[in-house]
Amino acid sequence: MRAERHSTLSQIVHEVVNLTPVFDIHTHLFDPAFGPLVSWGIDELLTYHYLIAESFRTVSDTPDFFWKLDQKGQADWIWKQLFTERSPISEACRGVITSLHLLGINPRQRDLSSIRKHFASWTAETFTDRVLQVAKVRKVCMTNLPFDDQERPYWERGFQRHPAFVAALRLDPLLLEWDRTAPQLYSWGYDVRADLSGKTMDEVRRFLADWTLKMDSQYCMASLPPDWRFPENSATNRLLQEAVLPFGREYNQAFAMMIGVRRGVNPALRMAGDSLAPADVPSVEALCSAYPQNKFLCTMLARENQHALCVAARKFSNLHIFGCWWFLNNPSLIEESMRMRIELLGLGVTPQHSDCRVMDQLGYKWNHSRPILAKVLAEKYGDLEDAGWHPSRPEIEKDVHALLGGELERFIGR
Ligand code: HDL
Ligand code: ZN
Repeated sequence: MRAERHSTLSQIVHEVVNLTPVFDIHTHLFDPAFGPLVSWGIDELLTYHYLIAESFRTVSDTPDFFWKLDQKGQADWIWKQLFTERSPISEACRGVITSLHLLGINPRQRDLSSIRKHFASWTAETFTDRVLQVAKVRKVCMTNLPFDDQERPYWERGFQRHPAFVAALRLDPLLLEWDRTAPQLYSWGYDVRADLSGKTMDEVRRFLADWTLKMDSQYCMASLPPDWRFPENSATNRLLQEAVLPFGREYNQAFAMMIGVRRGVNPALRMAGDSLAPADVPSVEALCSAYPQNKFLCTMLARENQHALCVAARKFSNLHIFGCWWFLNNPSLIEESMRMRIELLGLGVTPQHSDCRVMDQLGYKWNHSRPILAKVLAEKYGDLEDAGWHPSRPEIEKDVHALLGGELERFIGR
């Protein structure tokens, strides 16, 4: 009887998780209006920096020749090293296979040139809509950088926006590279000083307001190093406390912190050369405590930080944690963190985001995460059922919508 009840419940949970459209709250994807900035297709997929790192491990010395190849040549080499000479069993490799399969391209053909031909039938626009449909993603949050010379002109010219793409204002250059960024802001007409004196903080707030309105930004964000501490006397924290957070209270903009990256531990890998280190959860707690009127999102890169970050979110209702970020986005760690977060935070968490850089990945990142969420939820609803609480399908649908981006929309008030 109990086993039968559970299997029916599990079937409902898997169906609901598979069918519920997702708000993907952090990606590096672009609205198709950004034209050449949109990354899609098999060569982009194969030269994703996760696969560059993995392909470099198949040879004993750093293959400097790789960087002299054009992208097609790089993709050919990666395909040979990771897909032809050995089974593509890592999560990032499996992702390529799933992406192709979801697009109706048979990876078994193993012939890269015939796979390339499949992509010729799409444009960035038609491909984007196809992938959104396959991945069942209703909204994609981009990572938008006014400081990027390629991206900025699109915002300054203005463009017809794709209904599924929303923006997030990325602040790393402002918060982490003030010496370089101050002159750029000054050249754009913001009266800022390298030593943060004068009208600097007011002018930074004006810059943030101008770009938030221009982008209709959902939240603002920064990736912080593992040694970031609060409180601590630093340009980063002064800009945060005297500009970003007052701006956030005035414009209802949450501040998202992605903490734990150690940049360039192996420069020979270029973008693939970053690593991680445990970060300081008490600093996040101190920030949330000092600024109860601000809303904070947070994800950390080290597995060691995940439990304490959950507890921090239990202590501060202005803290919403999210995602299995980057090196945590692997089935074994996704399941571990999903189970822990639902046990500690119920539905007040966004357990996953994709962090996609290549449009094709949207299918695989969600195709790989949904079954794990369904497995954990089926177990948790089964436990509830055993305790005498019988969740209805509409209740399960409401809960799953919350976990797949709905709760974040409530939290940020957008
Ligand atoms: O800083 C970030 O937003 C990270 O997600 C980096 O972009 C990282 O390179 C990445 O792509 N992770 O998945
Ligand atoms: Zn990212």
